[in-house]
Amino acid sequence: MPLEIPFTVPKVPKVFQIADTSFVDDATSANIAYNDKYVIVYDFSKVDIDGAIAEFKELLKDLGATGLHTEVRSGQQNQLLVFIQPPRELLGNTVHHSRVMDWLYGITRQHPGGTKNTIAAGAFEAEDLLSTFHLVTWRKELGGAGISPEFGKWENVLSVFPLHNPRLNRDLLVHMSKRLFLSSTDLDWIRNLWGSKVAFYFAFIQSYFLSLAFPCVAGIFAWAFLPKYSLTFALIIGAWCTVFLEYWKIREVDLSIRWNVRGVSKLKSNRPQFQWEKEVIDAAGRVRHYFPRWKRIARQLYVVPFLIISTLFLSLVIGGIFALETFINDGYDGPYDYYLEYCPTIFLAILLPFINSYLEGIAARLTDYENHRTQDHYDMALTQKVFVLQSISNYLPIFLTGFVYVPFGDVIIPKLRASILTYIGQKPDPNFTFYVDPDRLRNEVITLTVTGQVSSAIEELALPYLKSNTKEWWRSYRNTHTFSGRKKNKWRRGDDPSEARFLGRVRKQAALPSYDVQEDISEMVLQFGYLALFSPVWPLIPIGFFINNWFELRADIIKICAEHQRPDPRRDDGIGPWVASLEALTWLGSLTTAAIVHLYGFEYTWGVGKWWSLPLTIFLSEHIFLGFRSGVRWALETIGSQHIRKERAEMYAERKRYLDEMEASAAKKGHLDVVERERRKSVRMTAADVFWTRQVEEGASLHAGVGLIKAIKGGEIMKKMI
Ligand SMILES: [Ca+2]
Repeated sequence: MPLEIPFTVPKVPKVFQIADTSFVDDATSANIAYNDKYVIVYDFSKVDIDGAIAEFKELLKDLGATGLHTEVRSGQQNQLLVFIQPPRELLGNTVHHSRVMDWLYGITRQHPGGTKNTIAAGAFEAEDLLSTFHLVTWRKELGGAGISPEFGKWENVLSVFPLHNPRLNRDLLVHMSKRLFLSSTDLDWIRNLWGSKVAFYFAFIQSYFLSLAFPCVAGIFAWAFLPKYSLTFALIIGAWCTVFLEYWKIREVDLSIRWNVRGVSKLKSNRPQFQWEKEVIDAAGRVRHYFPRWKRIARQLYVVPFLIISTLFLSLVIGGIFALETFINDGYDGPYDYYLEYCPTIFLAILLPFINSYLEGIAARLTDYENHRTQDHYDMALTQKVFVLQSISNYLPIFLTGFVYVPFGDVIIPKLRASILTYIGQKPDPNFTFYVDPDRLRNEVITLTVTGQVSSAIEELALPYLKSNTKEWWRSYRNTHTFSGRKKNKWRRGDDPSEARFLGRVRKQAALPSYDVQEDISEMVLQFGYLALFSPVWPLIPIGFFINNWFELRADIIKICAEHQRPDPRRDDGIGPWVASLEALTWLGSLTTAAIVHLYGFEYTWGVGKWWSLPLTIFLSEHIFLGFRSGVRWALETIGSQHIRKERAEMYAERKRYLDEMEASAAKKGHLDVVERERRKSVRMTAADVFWTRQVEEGASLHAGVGLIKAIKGGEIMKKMI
């Protein structure tokens, strides 16, 4: 008789009833805890059976040696899913240990207390999950199982990922859709679920979105009352960029104190690919893996020729296509001109992704070679390179339009036309005159920003949805048509009915790509760049961004829930070097907006005089910007962060408490009460030397010693932190 499972349909809003990867669709697995589950996808399609068995044994042995419980189920085709759960004691102890480490490195101020056997419960899901992640992926010396997906010995481990918590995902989505603006408490939800690294992205987009309200209002004002390419508007936006950035830096510190992650980047473990030259034991007795800094810097220098060549190459391609497009649009009236008009753009749209992915491949190899110690440093180094490449392909067409096509078009286009016509064997018309379309710069900016937002939405939401659905359809089609009735399918059919739906969800998640928060941040930084660099061209750009970002934030949550594996709950204390990218864009903006206002702001009277005085305008603008920035920095630092002030007060209170305790114990010794005096007297009478009888109780000496060490060491760390 088949097993009967009591099944009641939960009350779920209609929109979530689709049986997808991440929302509750299954009452039987509603009570699963997700704070301690990881899944390893082991793929044995590339090894023979003996090899696969040996490898798998090794995998389970390593996991078992770490103390992890494992359950194995079948995955897609040649895959095994290894479910991992640390026993309560192990997990609790790892959580406690990592809290002690946080205290040791000065990330948190208070020692969590307890002993080496203390079992602590994570304060939120991501804290438990992070410890599970460490148990699975950290090197054996650090107490982990050392599983590094797709690398070295674990080449056939496709991925290691935590399971989505469908209930919390749904709660988060429902909660976010009800909130117009997100407070720090709302951001806590994201931190609790996915860790602070991901939460910082959402904190950033939220702060950026809110602060965009100002340029929106200013933009409407400029559009209604100010002249085109207005100097006033350029200044307002430049000031806004500066104030926003300085504000964000303070907000980052605030949140990192709120989330107990300030300075957490010091505590990162090595990535498995990192190759060190020697092991060094530092003054504190810690083993450090040493790779000379000068070598890394020397290796990083390869980026310079790479970026120069890529820039030249991209300029050549984009510039060439741009010239061809302009020629066909404005200067060509031969056969098929109607169809030819769209060819260059379509050609570029097809070609550019290939070029970009090729260049990004080289960037990845360069970053591998740089040999970064932590995964975070590696991700950062790679993303920064990709960001530069993306900036070039995004902003270059506008630069070409603004500083080449409009000012020099009437000279260049007729020459270009003549030479192309001669080349294809037609006779150029000598009386041809070309009129530059002065609105082309504005149109270009509007087109690029609008299509940028739309295409990124399609790329992020629609494409992955279609892709994963098509894959899923193909798999089930193949399973039902090709292998029906064969042995191969038996295991899938053999799923325990009570687990079947849960396993189905896990299999879907195993097939999804992992989530990279850097891509989302880079998208926002790129958007900020349009505003910083080209604001005076079209003052209404911020309105589009404002609306887009409200949806973007929520869409990105849906994207993580439905189209990616749950992110590893890594920690970070901010958005890292992206702040430097934003600063660079703001500085560059002080140059480009000055140039745009100078060249376009006074009714397009192009002439030698205009070009001659351009460097002066740029120089002036940059210096005004630098002065303004240091003023804002000074002002905001004086006002300071609310949390930093609170932290200082707390640190003082804590030191004061130590002092009070010490004084109290000193006072106690001086004024012994009657009973105590009597007791001591009796001890004195029976013992030869009272000094040696004070800590006679078992463990008392140890307790006292530990207390002292804590008080002194604690004090030292306090001092260091000030
Ligand atoms: Ca996004």
